Amino acid sequence: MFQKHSSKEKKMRMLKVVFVLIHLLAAAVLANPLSKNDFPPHFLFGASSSAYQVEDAANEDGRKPSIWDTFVHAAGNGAVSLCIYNLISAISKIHRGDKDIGCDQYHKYKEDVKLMVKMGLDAYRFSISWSRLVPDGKGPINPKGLQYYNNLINELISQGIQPHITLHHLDLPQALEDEYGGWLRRRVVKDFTAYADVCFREFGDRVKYWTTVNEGNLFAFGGYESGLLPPQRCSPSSIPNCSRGNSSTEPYLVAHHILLAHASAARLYRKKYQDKQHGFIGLNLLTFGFVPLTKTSDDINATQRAQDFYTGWFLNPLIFGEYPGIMKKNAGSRLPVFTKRESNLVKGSMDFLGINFYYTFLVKNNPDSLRSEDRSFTADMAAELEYLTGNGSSTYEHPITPWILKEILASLKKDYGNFPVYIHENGQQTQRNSSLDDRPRVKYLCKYIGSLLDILRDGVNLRGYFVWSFLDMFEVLNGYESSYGLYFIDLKDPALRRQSKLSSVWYSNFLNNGNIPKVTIMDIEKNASVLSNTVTA
Ligand code: IFM
Repeated sequence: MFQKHSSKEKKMRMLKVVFVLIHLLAAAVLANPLSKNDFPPHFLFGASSSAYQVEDAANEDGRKPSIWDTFVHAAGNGAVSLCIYNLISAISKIHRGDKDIGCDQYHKYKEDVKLMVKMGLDAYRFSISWSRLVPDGKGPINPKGLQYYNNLINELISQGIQPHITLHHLDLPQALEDEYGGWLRRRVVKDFTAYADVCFREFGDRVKYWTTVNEGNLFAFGGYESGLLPPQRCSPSSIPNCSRGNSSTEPYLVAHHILLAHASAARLYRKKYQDKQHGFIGLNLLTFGFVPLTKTSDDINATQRAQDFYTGWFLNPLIFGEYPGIMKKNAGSRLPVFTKRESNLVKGSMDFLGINFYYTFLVKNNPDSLRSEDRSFTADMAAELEYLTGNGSSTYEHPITPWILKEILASLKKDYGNFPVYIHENGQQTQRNSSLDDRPRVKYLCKYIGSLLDILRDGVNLRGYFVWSFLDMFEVLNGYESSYGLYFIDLKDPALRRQSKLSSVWYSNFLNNGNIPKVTIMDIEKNASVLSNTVTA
């Protein structure tokens, strides 16, 4: 009896040891201890927003509408359209509210800067609303708009947070759209440069990082080929929700004007301000993971074409002074041509590149599209894109593919040289609701931020990372249905209080590594309740 009991005990002890060993192993494999201390001291961590999405006060203190206001209001309250015919529709269900509310940063900027300080952000990326600062797009400056941005910048600087400013984030003043068709006309280059001049002159003594245009490539595509972004233009013949536009020519024309406007503003900055202000000027692009659907050379070539069409479209001119050969061949005379002078102006006009990364697509060769009449930008690309969905619990969640981000940065370095890059946007989308337990976002951030160390080890000239987004805000593709925020805002709460989500606690722990123990995915999964206790409403 005694003997039997003892061998049972031994067995149990053995089992316990194995159990503990397996858990230790799992912890070693899964644990991703991460803190800001692991990064070079000058590497910046921040969070992002954009004017229309975060400011509110759309009709206050002299601000006039932008094309984004018009776009949102035209959709009607809660309009929903399911679109199936292009890149954006492949990834999104469009839901646009028509309320200009969300965060009210216009009035709450001090409160927000306090939160940024508490969180430990090095930098805050936001955009200036052109039509708040210069309501008609050109001409007189709005003193109240000027005051607001001065206040915000001063508040950030006084708290040790670097302002990183974008000049155009989908929001051309409606006045310029009405007067001459906005980005479709070359006149926009002059007006954009004059607006940039105001910003450099008024804020440049304190602002060191200027991005001319956010997601220039997506704006040209989404606003003028698919019509799913402001100013909602596309060929009525091919796309049902468009009453005006031309998807064959307009995306190319708009991209051309964006490049010229960027280059003209950069030239002005370099000539007139850079020596005194010691800042930097760059452009931002939405980057995509493109993966061939099969290993056939057809799909592999189509993948390269997709890269040339979406990224090379801007980077080739910026680095080499001309559009990619395949774009010239497939778009022919619909692709504008740079004069020698323009080519020299655009080439080398970027001190840094800002990239945003969320989406990966499987790419399939589609040569038939080249035979279609009335060829659009997508038809010229001759490739079909299938969105790689996430396997998270909500349909909104993006797949977590940090190795794709690593590949994108490696190929930018290989194809265009090792210029400074900032990741201006990256973050996880979830359904917008009151749950503060956003573990999918924590996991996403932990994985992507962890992968940055690898990217830096590869010698990529990466200078910083900004989470999209600081607050839950009005989302361009899904309105109030989904969000990316580190803080939840209940739209029914008249005070629009910022409520810490788990992700804000995680990011804050990561950033304040000196004071708070390192946090791992394991910790998050095991101790969500512990972290939740620190979440304050
Ligand atoms: O909300 C947008 C932002 O305005 C531009 N980049 C993508 C974000 C998420 O969709």
